Amino acid sequence: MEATWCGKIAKSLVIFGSGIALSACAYAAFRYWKRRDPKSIDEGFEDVSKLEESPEKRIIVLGLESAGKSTVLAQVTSGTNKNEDVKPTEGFNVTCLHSGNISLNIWEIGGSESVRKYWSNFLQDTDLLVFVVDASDLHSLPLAVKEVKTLLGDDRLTGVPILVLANKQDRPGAMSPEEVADALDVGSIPSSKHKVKVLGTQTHPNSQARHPSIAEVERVLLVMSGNN
Ligand SMILES: Nc1nc2c(ncn2[C@@H]2O[C@H](COP(=O)(O)OP(=O)(O)O)[C@@H](O)[C@H]2O)c(=O)[nH]1
Ligand SMILES: [Mg+2]
Repeated sequence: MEATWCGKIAKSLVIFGSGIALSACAYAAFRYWKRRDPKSIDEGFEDVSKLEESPEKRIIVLGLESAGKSTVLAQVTSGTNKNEDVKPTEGFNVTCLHSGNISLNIWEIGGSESVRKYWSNFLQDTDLLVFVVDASDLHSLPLAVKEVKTLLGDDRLTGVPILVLANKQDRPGAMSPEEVADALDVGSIPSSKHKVKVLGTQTHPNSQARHPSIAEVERVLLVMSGNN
């Protein structure tokens, strides 16, 4: 009986792992295809002439599971609270933010342990890395710090600016953005290697209003992704 269960669990893990690996492969193929023929993704998508002259930027959003990546992004891109619609991210999510003639393609990659090992497959050609931290979860902070250090050691991110969101500032005992910056040892990162900014953020769980920190994230995304 136990062996059957183990077999089922092992089978599920293999299927899930294959799904993520396939996503990563599909993503790599997408990047290759897009570089080969930049116009083809615009066809039937929107106002083609507008997109062709638009500078497109690619933003990767990482962070541990439940840090608030999807919730913050839903509010940044839609301007409304969509908490009821936010489901745990399996694999990755892509959203787009248009502002003036700039298009930000925002890739949120899941933060569970099984997905984190695929993060490195998504780092190529990144204009801005956003790392979301649950500032109220002191228990998970060392793991978040470890993941950021691993990312900083990846050559594909050299020169890429980093925006850290110290999220859930509304929660009692949440660390301030300055405390999160200290925990990440931001001061020791050479500015020639990465421009780093840490912002405190929070979402209003039961309200249609955007917290001012979300408007600030939108502004900083545009500034930082265009400045490298
Ligand atoms: N109190 C509070 N809860 C938040 C905040 N941001 C997200 N959450 C909640 O945290 C949980 C995980 O959010 P989610 O966006 O799915 O995290 P993700 O796994 O990083 O994408 C959800 O229940 C959200 O409603 C915040 O600023 N404050
Ligand atoms: Mg998510």
